[in-house]
Amino acid sequence: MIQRLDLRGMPAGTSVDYRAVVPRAPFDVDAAVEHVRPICDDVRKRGLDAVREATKRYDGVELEDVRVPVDALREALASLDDEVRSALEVSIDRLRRTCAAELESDVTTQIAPGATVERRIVPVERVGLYVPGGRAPLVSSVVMNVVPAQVAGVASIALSSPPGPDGRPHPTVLAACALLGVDEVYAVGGAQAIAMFAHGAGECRAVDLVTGPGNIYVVAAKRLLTAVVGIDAEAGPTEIAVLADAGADAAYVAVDLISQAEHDPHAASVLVTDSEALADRVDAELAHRLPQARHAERVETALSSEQSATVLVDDIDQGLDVVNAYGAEHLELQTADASALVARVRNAGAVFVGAYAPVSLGDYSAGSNHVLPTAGSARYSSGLSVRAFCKNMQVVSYDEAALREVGPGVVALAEAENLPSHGAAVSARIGGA
Ligand code: HSO
Ligand code: ZN
Repeated sequence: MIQRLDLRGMPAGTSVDYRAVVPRAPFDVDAAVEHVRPICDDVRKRGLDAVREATKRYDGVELEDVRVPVDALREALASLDDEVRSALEVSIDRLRRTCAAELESDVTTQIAPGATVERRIVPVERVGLYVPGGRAPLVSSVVMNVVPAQVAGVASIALSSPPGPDGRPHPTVLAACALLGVDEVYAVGGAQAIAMFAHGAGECRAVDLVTGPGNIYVVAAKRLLTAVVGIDAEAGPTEIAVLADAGADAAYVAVDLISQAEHDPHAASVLVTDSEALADRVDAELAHRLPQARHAERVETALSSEQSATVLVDDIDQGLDVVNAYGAEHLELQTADASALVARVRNAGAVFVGAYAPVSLGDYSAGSNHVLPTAGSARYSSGLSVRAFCKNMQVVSYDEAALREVGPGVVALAEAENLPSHGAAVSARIGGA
C-alpha cells in the first residue's frame, strides 16, 4: 500500500539533488491565504463581533463571550482522569527541566577599557498560543506551547482553541490550562483565532508572538499576519522519516509509521532503508496492523498517498543524503550505529535515536518539544523551545575614553559611506572636524 522508490545505483556524493526526488505533497498555503484574508481583515476592523460571527460560521456555535470562565477551567481540572493528570504532570516536569537547562544567559563582552557590549536575554512580553481542536484534542500541545513560554519568563500568556458543540474547547485542553496556571483561554479556532491574537479583539489584547500548530487556515493566517505579529514557524501536516538497516525491528518501524499517519490523511510516513528484506517485512507488518488501527481509514490514506514512501538506497551513507535532503519533522534512526549517525544528520526537526525512542515518546513525555518544523523547513528553522520566546537585546556602554579610542574610525567609515552627519555625532563628543 505504501509506494516504493528505488534510488539504488545513483552516483554517490553531492551531485544528486535528492530534494527533487523525495516524496512530498504540495501544501498550498497561498490558496488558503486568499481564503482567510477576509476573515482576518474583518477581525481587524470589527474586533470581537467579527470573531463571534466567524465562530458561528465555522464552528457552528453562537457565543456571547469567547473567553472561557476561570471556573470552567477549574471544573475541567477537577474532573480530569487521574491517570491522564499524572501523565501530564510527568510531561510538564520533564519539559520544564529541558527548558530550564536550555535557557541562555546574558553575556557581557569587554571590548576595550570602558567599553562593553552585553547580550541580554529578554522574554517576549505577551504571547498567544494556539491549540488545534479538530480530529484530536491535542492536550499535549498545550504543554508544548505553555511550558517553554513560562520558563522563558513570558509575563502574559493567552491560549485559544476551537469550541466544540458545547461552546468550549475540549475539557482535557481546559484541564491542562488549569494545571499549568493559564487562565486567559479563548474558545476561538482557525484564522479568526490568529487574527484575534494579532490585532486584539474584545478582552483579548493584541499579542507580540503567536505560536502553535494548526490546520492550513491557521498556517495561512499566520503567514498573512507576519507583518503585524511574530510567528513561530509554519507547521504543516506531520512527517516521520525512519532510516533503518537490515537489523531494525520491522514491527517497531511499522508501528511508528502508522503512529504519525494517524494524525492526518496528509501526514507523511517515509522509510529509508538499504535492506529490501526489511522493506518487505515492514510492508507485511503494515498490512497486518492497519485493519486493527482505530483510525484505519485516515492511516491508509496517509500511507498510500504521494507523500509517503519506502525509499530503497544502496547503503546508509546514501540514506543519510536522502534524509538530509528531506529534512523531516521527525527522523528516527533505527540502525546498528544509530548514536554515531546522529552527528551526520543536518536537517531534521528532532532526531529519535535507536529502537527505544519512538516519535510518540517525543509527542508526549520525552522532555523534548513536539512543535517542530515541517515541509523541509528543518533546513533553516528549529522546533519550539525557550529560545522562541526570548529575544536577544544588545546593550552598548562606552565611556568617553573608549569613544575617543575608536571614534576616528567611525568618522572615517561614515565619510566613506557619504553619511557625514553620522561622523559628526561622534566628533561633537570627542572634537575633530
Ligand atoms: N506528532 C505531532 C504532535 C502530537 N502527536 C500531538 C500527538 N499529539 C506533531 O509533532
Ligand atoms: Zn504525533
